Amino acid sequence: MARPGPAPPESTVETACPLDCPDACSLSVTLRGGRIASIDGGRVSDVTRGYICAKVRRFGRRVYGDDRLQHPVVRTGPKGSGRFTRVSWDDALDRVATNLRATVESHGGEAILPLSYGGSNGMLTQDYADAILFRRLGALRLLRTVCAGPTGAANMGLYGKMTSVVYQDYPAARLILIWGVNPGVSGIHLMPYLKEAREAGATLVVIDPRATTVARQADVHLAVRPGTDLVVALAIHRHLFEEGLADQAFLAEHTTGADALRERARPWTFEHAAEVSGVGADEIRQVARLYASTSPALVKCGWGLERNRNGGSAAAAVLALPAIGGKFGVRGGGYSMSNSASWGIERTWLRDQEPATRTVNMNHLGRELTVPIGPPIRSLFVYNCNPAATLPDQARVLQGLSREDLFTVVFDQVLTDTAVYADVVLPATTFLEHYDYAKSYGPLTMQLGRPVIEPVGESRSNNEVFMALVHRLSLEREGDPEDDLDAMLASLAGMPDGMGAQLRETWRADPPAGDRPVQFVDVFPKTADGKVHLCPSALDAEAPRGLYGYQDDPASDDYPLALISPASDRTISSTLGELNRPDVKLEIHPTDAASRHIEDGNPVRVFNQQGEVHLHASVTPLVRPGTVTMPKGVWRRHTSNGWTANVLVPDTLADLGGGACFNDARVRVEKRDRTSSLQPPPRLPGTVAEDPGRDLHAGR
Ligand SMILES: Nc1nc2c(c(=O)[nH]1)N[C@H]1C(S)=C(S)[C@@H](COP(=O)(O)OP(=O)(O)OC[C@H]3O[C@@H](n4cnc5c(=O)[nH]c(N)nc54)[C@H](O)[C@@H]3O)O[C@H]1N2
Ligand SMILES: Nc1nc2c(c(=O)[nH]1)N[C@H]1C(S)=C(S)[C@@H](COP(=O)(O)OP(=O)(O)OC[C@H]3O[C@@H](n4cnc5c(=O)[nH]c(N)nc54)[C@H](O)[C@@H]3O)O[C@H]1N2
Ligand code: SF4
Ligand SMILES: [Mo]
Repeated sequence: MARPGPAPPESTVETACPLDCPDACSLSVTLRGGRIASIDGGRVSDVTRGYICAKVRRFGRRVYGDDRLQHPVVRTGPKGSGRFTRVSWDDALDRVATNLRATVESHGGEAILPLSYGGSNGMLTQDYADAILFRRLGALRLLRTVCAGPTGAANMGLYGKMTSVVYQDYPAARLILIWGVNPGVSGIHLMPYLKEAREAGATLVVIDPRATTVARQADVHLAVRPGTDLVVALAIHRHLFEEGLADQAFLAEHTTGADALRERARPWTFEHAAEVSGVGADEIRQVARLYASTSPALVKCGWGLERNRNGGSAAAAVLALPAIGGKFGVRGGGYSMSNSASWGIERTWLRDQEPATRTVNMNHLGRELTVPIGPPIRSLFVYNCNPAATLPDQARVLQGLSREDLFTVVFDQVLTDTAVYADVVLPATTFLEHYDYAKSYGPLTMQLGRPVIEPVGESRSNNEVFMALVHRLSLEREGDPEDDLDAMLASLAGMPDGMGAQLRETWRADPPAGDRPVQFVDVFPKTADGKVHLCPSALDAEAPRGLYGYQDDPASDDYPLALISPASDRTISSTLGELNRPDVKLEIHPTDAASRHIEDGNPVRVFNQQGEVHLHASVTPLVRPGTVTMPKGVWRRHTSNGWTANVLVPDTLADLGGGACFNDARVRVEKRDRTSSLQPPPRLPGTVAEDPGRDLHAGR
């Protein structure tokens, strides 16, 4: 690949969206005078079909916006004040390198925590030069558990992450169960395929506490209580087993553990499951009968059902359905979930081994920074992540970030809620300014992303910055990438089976098993023996009540309402939040509102023992009674008192995969007397009562 120059100033450039979204759209970016004039859908990927979401259409406003970081800055005011002064890159990198070296010398590498998550979700912006730096420093190892931990553990344990049904095959299904996922917002390119399926006569079932767009189109909508999917799925299993509808031939030939699952499903009659889940026994029975009698039947397992104490077992029970029901082996039958593992890519280009240092679950960041369970963290390096807005137990996270003895670097594109707590802030390029891969996890597409414009201001890519630090700390080795394009070329050389050559020539790749593989025809479980493990011993040992063991709802008389905080169409996690108006709402059902004398638009306080959020109510029948909702990814400036849903979220862990329990927040809601102004100065942390009694392993 020749080193391409920048795109002509008047041109339309094809690239791809690497943001943390299942669709990984092809993009067509039009430049005028060398600046981004518009961003539209491309045609390279079949599923993009020439359209994209409104968020990325306006991504130019992030690229050139007032919140964009243009140069490095260092802190001049108290932590959290957001007062900084400009410094040169050399000065900023020297300060960071000096601190990292001093920390290693006096406290060891395990006093350094690199904190990252999806960011722009590309393969080059994470786990390349950053990993080279932190592995060579012997830093703490991060467990990236904020998302997909429980569903990933279930998919791995049962199927070794078998490739799953892609969007294009939904129209072949006659029954589709959309379970804990909201594609109208979180993966919009699935919607036309669902429409096609319905027009072809498919029955649509949606399981979600909210009447989402897709739920409103459904033939059956089970508006379950959050955290109760496990028992609904087990009731369907019970029906299949006890009515002689389980596919015994398939079970005998392709599975282990069916007897254990049958045993654990036995107590969950439709009536018992109905009582726990808050939906009618007849509705669950109807879904079970439909599932037993229809083929091809497809179950789409999302991420909304994993974010609670039962999330891993729930995902396992949902994923086990096609094995018990005998739904594999036909186009449109089986299950659908994250396909991120389908490409068989090992990061061979990353030659440094992980050191055997202590691991830190990112969901415990607040706890690790304030009441450490190991030697204290003294240097925190945040990139590809906005923990002040996105991690559980926000009060404790902010308290930790406020520590005067903590040296914090934040490397980001905009001045995030986390960046205002940093000692040094470094400006990052966006995916329109650097190379990356855009690998979808819904359909099966992989494209290269290329720089469309020159870096804005003095911003630099992750690989440039981490390699600059590697050099400053004299940690370089033969074969390290020098810059982003080097990193891209080295990774292309490490791709399996000609994929690198294809990407180099066409900027896209064909998936190994074809772009529409059928489960148990083209793709099979990737477990050691090739079988489906319905009750794998590792998962059984990990879950506190064993796999498929239901843990009760954490609600109490004091905090009776379940607060959930799913994806919204305004942000990708918290990315792009800087562009939004401060009008987030608490959605509450009319009966819950009436009993609290709350009317639509009233100011309310939502609170529990961890903290409180002030915002306005939206009274709507679209959320089930007993459940209230607030969007995920909200910035502190968007509520009346500077706290978001995450101040109410416990840092307890899901049953599998160390996952976050965002939807286990239990709260009380009251009307606030006065309409307080939006956007007063954020309250500083430490104002929320500490509860040292909360056990680290509660919920495990
Ligand atoms: N626009 C947009 N798109 C996104 C994102 C974004 O922030 N914005 N985020 C991306 C990321 S990081 C991810 S992980 C995916 C997530 O995408 P989804 O899988 O859609 O996950 P969520 O939005 O968390 O929740 C999905 C649905 O689950 C419901 N739900 C909540 N609790 C439960 C429960 O206990 N049981 C059941 N059955 N349903 C429940 C919610 O009401 C919601 O409608 O989306 C990606 N796409
Ligand atoms: N209450 C609640 N909270 C949630 C959830 C929920 O359901 N409810 N969902 C959770 C989920 S699913 C997820 S995935 C997490 C995500 O949480 P985070 O990982 O914190 O994701 P973002 O908020 O998108 O922050 C990513 C940051 O990386 C920056 N970035 C992007 N590209 C680059 C790059 O190339 N270099 C650098 N240096 N920076 C870059 C972006 O500007 C952005 O500020 O949020 C979780 N938080
Ligand atoms: S965020 Fe998702 S829908 Fe929007 S452009 Fe990117 S891949 Fe497409
Ligand atoms: Mo996520």
